[in-house]
Amino acid sequence: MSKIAEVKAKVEAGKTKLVAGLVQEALDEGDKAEDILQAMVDSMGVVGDKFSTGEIFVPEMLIAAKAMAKGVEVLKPLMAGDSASSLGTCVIGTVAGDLHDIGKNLVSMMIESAGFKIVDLGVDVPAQKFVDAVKENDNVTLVACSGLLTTTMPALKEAVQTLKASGLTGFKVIVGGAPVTPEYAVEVGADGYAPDAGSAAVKAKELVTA
Ligand code: B1M
Repeated sequence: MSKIAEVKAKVEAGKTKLVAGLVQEALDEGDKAEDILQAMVDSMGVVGDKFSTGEIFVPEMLIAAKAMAKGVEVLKPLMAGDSASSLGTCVIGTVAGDLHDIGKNLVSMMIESAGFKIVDLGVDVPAQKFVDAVKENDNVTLVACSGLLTTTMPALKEAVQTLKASGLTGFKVIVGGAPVTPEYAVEVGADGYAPDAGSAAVKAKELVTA
């Protein structure tokens, strides 16, 4: 089994103590950070499918997520650039009622590498907390809202609309997450949408430099 295949298998199996070491071994053997990351993202797809079919339950899903987070920690220094934060501050969070943070963390990492300073509000972030963060931090040019559940899409809408109704200016709002579509982003009044972490960084830069 290739090292990347081993990483994928151990993330799926939730082997939190093994994943970081295996990721490092894969890197040492010459595998690219992007390929290792993609393998772990694919693992989460498998985990989600197993959850959908009742083969595994929430605890197994959680432990697999923790295993992936350990692997991402190893990759982070290699993925994040060393840009001088010249594009301003990006406030990022997963919307109210939603505890999923792996995708949000990857988006945060890529947006940071595009040149933003990051203020990460974490998960389960109420709409007003996004607004407060714009007020409390210097030079906020972007707010990034992530949502992973169809049931929290209304919270995504509330976050965007509360930000837009706040009277605050000088920042753009980008939304994303598995159930979010470009059409939904337009419908809720977001300035931008991205389907994945890489394109979120590209879109973020485009939004604030336009
Ligand atoms: Co949950 N979960 N989960 N879960 N979980 C999903 C999302 C689900 C699809 C699984 C399934 O049924 N197949 C399903 C949602 C169904 C739906 O709404 N349509 C689901 C469910 C139902 C639930 C619970 C309700 C289960 C329950 O309790 N009965 C519950 C809800 C808890 C809550 O949030 N209130 C729940 C709980 C959990 C855990 C806590 C156990 C755990 C999360 C742990 C954590 O994040 N720290 C978990 C996990 C791990 C998953 C799956 C398996 C993996 C999610 C993930 O990290 N994917 C997921 C199944 C799946 O995704 N196939 C599932 C990898 C990650 C890199 O991808 O997050 O999509 P993703 O991020 C991508 C893009 O979406 C995009 O870029 C990222 C990177 O490319 N993106 C953005 C994300 N945010 C963006 C923001 C942007 C732009 C792009 O701009 C701002």
